[in-house]
Amino acid sequence: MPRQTLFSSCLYGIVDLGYAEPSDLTRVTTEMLEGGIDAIQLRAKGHSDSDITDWARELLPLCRDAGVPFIVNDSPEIAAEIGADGVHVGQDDAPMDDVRAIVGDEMLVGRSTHSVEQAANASADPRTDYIGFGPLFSTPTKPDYVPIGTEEIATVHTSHTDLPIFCIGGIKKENLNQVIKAGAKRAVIVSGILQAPDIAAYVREAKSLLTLS
Ligand code: 3NM
Repeated sequence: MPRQTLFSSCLYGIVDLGYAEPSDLTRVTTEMLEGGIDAIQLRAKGHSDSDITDWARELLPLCRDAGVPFIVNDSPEIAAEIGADGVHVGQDDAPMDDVRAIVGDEMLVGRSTHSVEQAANASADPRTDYIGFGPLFSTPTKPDYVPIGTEEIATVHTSHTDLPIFCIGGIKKENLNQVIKAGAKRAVIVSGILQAPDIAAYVREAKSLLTLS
């Protein structure tokens, strides 16, 4: 998957097993793709590697057919094993040398950052392809994290203009304009999308707000 794909991506969705049953993963992914989602991550905290590998194998071809990057959360090993387009790692996960040793040079690697300083550290490594920046607002999807608010969105964008930055955490259609006004160009929405009665319509609407900005 060319790195350039991320620069034209504005809405990143996460298929999170906290909100979607295993039997529902194909449906929610298909609906997100129908709505025009730009990137999809599989996030399955607390599940076994073997289940995550199976689910990743199920969703990867759907994303491939749609030309949308498919990213595995937390596990460079699973991402490498199934031939995913990317892996997303957190602050406490492996350093970039270790991640790249497993996934190689071509796979997209993203890292979560929770402050301007962490964003600077992550982006100082040219092997980081994108960062997440948040959580902006408190969110049940990541309950143990203190929200960082929207004030630093502008700073992080002006300091790292060459890196795709995906704002995350408590973002919904309803507050997306506030996040965009604060300087965001890209966003990740998890529960907002997965709990929507019409996932494709929700994605379409959220994406149109970001595309117009
Ligand atoms: N990572 P929702 S916030 C998975 O700040 C995740 O790194 C975050 O879910 C970070 O859209 C978050 O439901 C949860 O709030 C986002």
